[in-house]
Amino acid sequence: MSRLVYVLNGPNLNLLGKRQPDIYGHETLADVERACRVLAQELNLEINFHQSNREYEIIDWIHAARESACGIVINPAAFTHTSIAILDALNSFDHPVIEVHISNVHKREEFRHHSFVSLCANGVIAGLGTHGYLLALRGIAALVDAKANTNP
Ligand code: CA2
Repeated sequence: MSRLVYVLNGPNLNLLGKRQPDIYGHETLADVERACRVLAQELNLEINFHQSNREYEIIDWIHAARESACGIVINPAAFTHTSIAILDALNSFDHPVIEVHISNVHKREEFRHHSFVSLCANGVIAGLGTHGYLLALRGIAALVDAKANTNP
């Protein structure tokens, strides 16, 4: 059984830690990747960590995950609220998907309250800062381990 998890990040998240720290905090995306890799070791997971400002690249990574991964953690950023294409790609993935938002989108503008991705996510984490990524990895590990224990 694969232990590979794709951690996917949408547009503008390359600016994390460099702008708007009041909303998104001081950690950079490289800090988040480092923390995910440390936790992944503890959880016996492997990680493919990516960020793109282009919708098609995120879709291509989801397609690649179909071939090899046991889970996806995704912060689709603004594509959360607009992208049926990312939802369709995630619907073709047969393993757990956890959606992460650094900010609490429900406390923000109305247009951030709706997520296409939530229609297929097993779980959604919002408002816990970048710690949400680590909780999402723990969530994937728990779901994958539970499945392995029911189908040994
Ligand atoms: O809270 C989140 O994680 C979001 O997915 C972040 C998106 C936003 O469009 C979603 O509604 C909620 C924005 C990502 C932009 O990230 C930046 C980080 C630092 C500086 C500027 C943008």
